[in-house]
Amino acid sequence: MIFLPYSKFTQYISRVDTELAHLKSGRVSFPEFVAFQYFLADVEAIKDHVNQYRYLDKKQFQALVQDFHGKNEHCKADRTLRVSQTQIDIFFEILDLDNSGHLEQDEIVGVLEERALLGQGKQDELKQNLNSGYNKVVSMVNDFKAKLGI
Ligand SMILES: [Ca+2]
Repeated sequence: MIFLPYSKFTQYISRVDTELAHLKSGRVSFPEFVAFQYFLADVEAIKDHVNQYRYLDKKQFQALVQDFHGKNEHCKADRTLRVSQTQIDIFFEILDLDNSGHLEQDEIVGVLEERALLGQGKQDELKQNLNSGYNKVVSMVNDFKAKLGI
């Protein structure tokens, strides 16, 4: 979640407890994690789709993932590199801030563009956001621990 925009960070965090409560047993293997990073790096394919249809529903998202598996050189070379349904569900439900069942442009395009900056210019600004985001998470965890008395 660290790449998500800081301005909406608390909204995303609170969705983990509400929208994702039913997925708490979900696990993500390392190859699945790696595959998802490759998938997100393919920003243009996702942006093109959202710009064309104005939104992305879960079926379209799954189709994009399948398409990606067939095209990406890493996924073609190693069949364990696959984005799982659990990852799709989590990504979708965290970002669908208005619970419409669709990821509209404002819910996904900005997020992907911000993530793409990680590998480009604005690194200082982004590092600052990541650090403050990280500090906020640490502080939330500490508050939570204090509540539990651990
Ligand atoms: Ca939505």
